[in-house]
Amino acid sequence: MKITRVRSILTAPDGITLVIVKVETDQDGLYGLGCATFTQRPTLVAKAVDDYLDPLLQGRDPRNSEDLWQMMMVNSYWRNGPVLNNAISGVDMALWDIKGKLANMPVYDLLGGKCREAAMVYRHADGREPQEVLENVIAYQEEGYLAVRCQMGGYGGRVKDITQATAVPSDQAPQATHRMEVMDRIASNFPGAYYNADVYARSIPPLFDYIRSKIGFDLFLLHDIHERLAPIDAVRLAKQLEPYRLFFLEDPLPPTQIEWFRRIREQCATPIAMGELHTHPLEWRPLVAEQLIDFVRAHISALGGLTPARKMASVCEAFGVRTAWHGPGDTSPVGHAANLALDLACHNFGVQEVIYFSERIYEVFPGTPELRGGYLWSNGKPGLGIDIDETKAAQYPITIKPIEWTQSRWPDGTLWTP
Ligand code: GCO
Ligand code: MG
Repeated sequence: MKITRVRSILTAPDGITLVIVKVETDQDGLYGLGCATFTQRPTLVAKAVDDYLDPLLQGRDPRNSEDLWQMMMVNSYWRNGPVLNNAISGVDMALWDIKGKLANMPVYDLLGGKCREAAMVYRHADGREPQEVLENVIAYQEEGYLAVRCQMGGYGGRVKDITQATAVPSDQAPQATHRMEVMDRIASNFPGAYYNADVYARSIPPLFDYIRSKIGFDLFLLHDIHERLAPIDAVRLAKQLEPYRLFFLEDPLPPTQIEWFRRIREQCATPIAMGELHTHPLEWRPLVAEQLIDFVRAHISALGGLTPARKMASVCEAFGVRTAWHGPGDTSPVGHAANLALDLACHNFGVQEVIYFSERIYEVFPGTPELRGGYLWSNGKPGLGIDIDETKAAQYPITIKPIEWTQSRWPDGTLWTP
């Protein structure tokens, strides 16, 4: 049995660029699909797949997924970055898909079988002010969801235009005018997505106080800081949120600030989740081994696929850390199917992030997992249980333009992790 071709497919059914890898074999009709979605640099991933992994893998036995993963990981010599890891993930997940099809078993059965019937999920509630956030939380609760992430104005502190970044009270008009002139000068030299980190940080405890006062504590609530605060302010916010019993507080710090995770853990019991940005084992090993976090949030394709993710989940189980795989709109439905395989087979599953799957998504990706009653359900089909309609995928071409939201800046123009 041999691999005959490895190729990338780029598509954007809902306007978010998705990267899929298809591994074809010399067995009639046998192929696999994997997710390689790095939505900020999709064409680089596609090039890595088509120019380097295709010629490397042609003629190899697709059943040897472990050996092929090890070989792909070191074949470029320099390794562990988001572009190459995503390319490797696309192949790796496709090999697990093929393995399941050969065994006539869903991937979760290859990994030890089900620990649960379906995966508890969380959805994203947002709003411009606490009342609107609450309405969206209650709407999800009434749909049967058990867990909801609460944000206010996305990742917070956003300003309609730069002059608001300083949050000048309206009664200080003269100073406001002065500040607007200053701010305009700052922004003209340093354009970007300005936000006021302090305004954001001060707005979140009242938000959760309000929501909890209205709905109590039966619903799991989550929040994502998205690495947008100075470290000490992340410590302060984690402590302030302790009374509101979050299911977890996500990305309080960037991956480089491991020592500050120790400070948070020393000072409060708010459960911490981290990892969507992780691409290197050295980023998550200390967080797990020292139990500095409670949930890993890996974007599985950024790790390099199902092969490293299942190993991460096993290490986490030994340290009492649970999984909460990354699952936003820039995870493809194939990636969501891979998340779900682990969600069902890993004992230390925590919660699964998902977004709404549109009709277009179900058309382009037949077999996309089903969202029902607050859970994500597998269709139980062999492999990852999902396919791609390439004709329909081609109807949603990708577009490339400079990304604005990651040019995130504090009011004084300082660029900050987005
Ligand atoms: C999340 C993530 C996303 C990321 C996005 C980056 O928790 O779902 O933080 O919102 O910002 O995936 O492309
Ligand atoms: Mg996040």
